[in-house]
This record gives sequence, C-alpha cells and structure tokens, in this order.
Amino acid sequence: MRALLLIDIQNGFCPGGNLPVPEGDAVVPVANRLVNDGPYDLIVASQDWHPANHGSFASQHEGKKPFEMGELSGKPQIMWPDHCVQGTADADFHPDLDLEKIDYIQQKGENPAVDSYSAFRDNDQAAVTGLAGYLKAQLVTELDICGLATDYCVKFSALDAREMLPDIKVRFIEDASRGIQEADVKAAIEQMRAAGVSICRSADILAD
Ligand code: VGL
Ligand code: ZN
Repeated sequence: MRALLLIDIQNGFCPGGNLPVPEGDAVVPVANRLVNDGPYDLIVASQDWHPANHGSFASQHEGKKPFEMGELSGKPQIMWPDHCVQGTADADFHPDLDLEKIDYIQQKGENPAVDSYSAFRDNDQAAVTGLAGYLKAQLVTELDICGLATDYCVKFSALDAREMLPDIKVRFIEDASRGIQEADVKAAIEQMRAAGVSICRSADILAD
C-alpha cells in the first residue's frame, strides 16, 4: 500500500494566513496532481488544529512577541502568532486543495500545554495522535510526505515516520513542500536524509 501524507496545507500557512510560509500556496497544484495522478492507494492529510488559548501562541505569554523564543511547560518554545485556531478560516484547508480523495484527516495541536509539529505525536513525545496506528492498520509500506512547513511540521512528521514505522519506506517530495526559513529548509532536508528519508520530486513520482 502506497500512501501520500499532505502536511498542514491550510490557509494559515499560505499567503494571507496568520503564519504564512513564503509561496505556501504553490504546493497546492502539485499536491492536487499527486492526489489525482499519483500511484497512491491512500491519501492522508494533517491539520494543525489549535484551541484559541494554545500555549505556543505569543499572545498567551505576557510581554512575548511572535517568533521570539519562550517557554511552554518548562521547555523552550518558539512563540508563534495565533494560527489555525479550531473552527476558523485560518485552520481550513486551502480552498483549491482537492479534498474528495482524502481518506483520513489527522488533526493535531489540540493540547494547549504542548506543541505538535509532527502529525504522529506531540513535541514532548508523550502522546501519539493515532496516525501511525492507522497507517499500520492500512498495511502501508510506502509513505510520501509533503506540504507545509518543510522546516517544522513536514520535517518532524518525516522523522517520526522513520522512528515509529521503521519498516515503511519514507520519501520527502521537495517541490510539493515549502518552508519558513531557507537555511532551516536546507538543514531539514539533510536531517531527513540522514534519518533514512529519500528526497524526491513530484515529476519522479508522476513518471513512474
Ligand atoms: C507549523 C509552526 C507552528 C507547521 C505548525 O505546520 O509547520 N509550524 N505550527
Ligand atoms: Zn501550530
């Protein structure tokens, strides 16, 4: 079973959103091509889904501004702008993303006391989301990952996929992803590669 995992292709991470990733919306047509013309048996999407009082928001910390370093539950935490609040348009998937073929949506980031970059588990690794169990139950053997943002949620999802599902082949689709900081994207790709994630482009997959 081959699965595609679309990470956080939401309004909040696209231009005009509350935590915009440069060119974030450029991943949408590529993701749609992979969904419609790719070799996948299963399509999964993750959705950053925060309560309004989430502790990763600078607004919840006296005197903190977005993108400063702060603390959450005693651990270092980047202070993000309020983003992807449950039930708001910012948390909706990009309106041009084809949702009909999505088999499973994994929401994450609901616990206000911990951030959850990975679609598989919280950053403190204490609680899992259920996505690894779902992919195992579906007998997935190959998992391709792309979306937003390469240097945060895509990277941590790919690393957790390698760690929690060691028998599954994991690939990162570079042109179907965008990151927040260019230097961090380069480092993220090297970190994924070192963890056994293959790096590919959508054309390689669509040509198969
Ligand atoms: C993300 C920062 C905060 C992401 C989510 O989807 O990469 N980044 N929440
Ligand atoms: Zn978030």
